[in-house]
Amino acid sequence: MMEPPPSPLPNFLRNPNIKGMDHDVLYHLALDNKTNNLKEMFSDVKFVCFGGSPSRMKKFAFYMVDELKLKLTAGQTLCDISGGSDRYVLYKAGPVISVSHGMGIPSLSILMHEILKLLYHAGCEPNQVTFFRIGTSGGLGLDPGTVVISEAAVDGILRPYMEIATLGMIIQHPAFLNPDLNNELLEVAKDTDCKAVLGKTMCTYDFYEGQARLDGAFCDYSKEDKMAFLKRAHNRGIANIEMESLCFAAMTHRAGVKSAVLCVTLLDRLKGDQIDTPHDIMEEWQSRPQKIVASYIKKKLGIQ
Ligand code: R2B
Ligand code: URA
Repeated sequence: MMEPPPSPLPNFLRNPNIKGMDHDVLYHLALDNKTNNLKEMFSDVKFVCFGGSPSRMKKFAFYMVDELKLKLTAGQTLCDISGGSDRYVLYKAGPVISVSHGMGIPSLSILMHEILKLLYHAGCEPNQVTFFRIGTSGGLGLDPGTVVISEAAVDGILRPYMEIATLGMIIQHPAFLNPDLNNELLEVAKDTDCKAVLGKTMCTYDFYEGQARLDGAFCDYSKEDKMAFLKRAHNRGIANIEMESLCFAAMTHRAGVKSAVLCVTLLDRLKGDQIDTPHDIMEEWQSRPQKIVASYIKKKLGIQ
C-alpha cells in the first residue's frame, strides 16, 4: 500500500476567502455564523459521526446519550439542529455530532464542506476532532453482517484518489485513512460482539452498473463479466463496496482530520446482488459499526 504523504497542517479550511466573510451561511444545514452562536453550540465537539440514513443517525444520537450517560432532564429531548433544512439531519449528544449524509459522493461532499466550516466557526481544533463514517456496504467473500474497517478507499477502477472537475480541470485528491485509528478500532471491536476486519473499500459513483450488479434497469455485461470483475477486485484486497468512502477519506485528509470508515456488509456480492435480508436482522447488522464507534468514543472519554 502507498505510504500516506505527510498530512497537510491540520486546518479545517484551506480557503482564505472565508476569513474575510463576516457572514457565512451553511445553507444545507440551515445554520449560519450570525444568527447562530456556533461557538456556544459546537465548541466542545470531539467526534463527528456520519451515516447515510437520517433515521439511523437520529437513533445513533439517542444511543450515544445512553452510552455517554448524558442527562436529559424531564421533558427534554434531542432535536434536529438542522431541522430548518430537509437535506440532512444533525443531532448533538455531548461532544458527539451525529449527522446524515445521504447517498453518494456529491451529497457527502456538500455536507463535508459545511461540517468543516461549522467546526471552524465553532473554534474547534482539527487535531482534536475525529470523524467516522458508520455505514453499509456490499461485501466480497465475507459473511454478511461483518464490519469492514477501511484501510484504504479506492474508486471503481481501483485508484486511491477522488477526482473533482474544478475550473474545467480534473483535480485528483488523494484518499488516506489513519492506520493507528484503524488498529485501535479493531482492538475495541474485539470487546464487542461484532466481527470486524480490515480491508480495502471500493467506492463507486453508482449502486447498480458501478458495482457490477446484474439487476439494474440496464446491464450491458454478462454474469461472467461481473464475476471476473468482482473476483479481480477481491484478489486485490477489496473487502467491500460502497459509495462515499473515497470522498470521506480525501476530504478529511485534506483538512488534516483523523478519520475512519466502518461499514457493515449487507450481502456477499460474490453470491448475489439483491438485498433481501429481513428488516429486523438488517437493523441489528446496521447497529454494529455504531457499537464499535460508541465503544471507541467511551474509551477515549474514559467512560466505562
Ligand atoms: C451504502 O448504501 C447506500 C446505497 O444503498 C450508499 O449510500 C452506500 O454507500
Ligand atoms: N451499499 C452499497 O453501496 N452497495 C451494496 O451492495 C450494499 C450497500
